[in-house]
Amino acid sequence: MRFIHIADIHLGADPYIGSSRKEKREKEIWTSLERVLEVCESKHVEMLLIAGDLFHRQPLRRELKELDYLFSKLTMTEVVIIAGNHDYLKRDSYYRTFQWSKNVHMILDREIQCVEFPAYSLAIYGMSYDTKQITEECYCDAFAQRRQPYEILLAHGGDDSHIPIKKENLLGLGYDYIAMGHIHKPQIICPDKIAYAGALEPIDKNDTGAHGYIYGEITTKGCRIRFVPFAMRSYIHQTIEVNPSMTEHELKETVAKVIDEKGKENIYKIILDGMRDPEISYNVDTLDPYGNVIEITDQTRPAYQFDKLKEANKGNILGAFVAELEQYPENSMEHQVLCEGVRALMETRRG
Ligand SMILES: [Mn+2]
Repeated sequence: MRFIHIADIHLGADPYIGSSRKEKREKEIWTSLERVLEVCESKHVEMLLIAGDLFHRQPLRRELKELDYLFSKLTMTEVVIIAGNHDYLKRDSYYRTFQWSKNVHMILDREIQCVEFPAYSLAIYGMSYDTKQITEECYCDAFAQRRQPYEILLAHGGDDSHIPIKKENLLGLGYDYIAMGHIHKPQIICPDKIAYAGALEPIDKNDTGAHGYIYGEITTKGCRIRFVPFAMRSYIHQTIEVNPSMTEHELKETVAKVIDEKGKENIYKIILDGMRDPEISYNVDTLDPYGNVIEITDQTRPAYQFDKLKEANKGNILGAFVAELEQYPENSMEHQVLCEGVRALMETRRG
């Protein structure tokens, strides 16, 4: 029995990408899910497990219709869904009344329920959120009931306000596999036993690293899983070191080169670091060669030669100012005061 485990698709999320590309990115998240369905079809995957937060917010009725249409076209795949904290079963949630196609099974209960697939000797267990937060440890006694030879738990959460989970506890529940959702970073908690699929596509600018799904197979020899990178884009936090000889044009070229190498399809947060020519202050607004830089932080420090400045300014206010503050370490507030003060005094003088 082959399965694909996804989680945290966050359909309808407001992606952090800059307003001009927002709509395109929203569609991309849907497209990624469609691509997963194509994999299910082409690889003859029997089970698609969706471990919560399929939607970023309460789903609209027409969105469920679209989704169900896509699921209904799967010829070999059964789909099992639980609701997470983002798409929790609000009293008037369309999830509660929606009629899914017969290959789609949504668990609509706050208590652990079981969906059985005798054809695959398989039982899938899970519960859905009915509130935004759940602080009880709902999974601590959710033991596998051995209704079928193979048993899988879908679980969503793992932090203090979203079903706290202890790893040791999960291992003792007796499942062949536990498909987790909620944490956006994919991580295998216990090899071939417990994993967070992570967000299918990165949603937040801090969802760096690879994103995708878990591909698994259960046979008489047990469960085998692997993470498959699948997202169309990554968020990359890139530090660029400047030096005192680097001009603004050169920096611009360096940024473009880094983006060429790491992929123009990705979305960047750039951090400028190192020592810059004190005469230069980089204009960060111009450092977006391809329109995919969403944030730039300038942490560069001016490369003043304080010894020479002090020597050359003996007996005047600039020399005295340097002498007063030069002994503080580079990361101190005093050093920042020194740099800013020197800049101000030199500009006054120039004027
Ligand atoms: Mn969640």
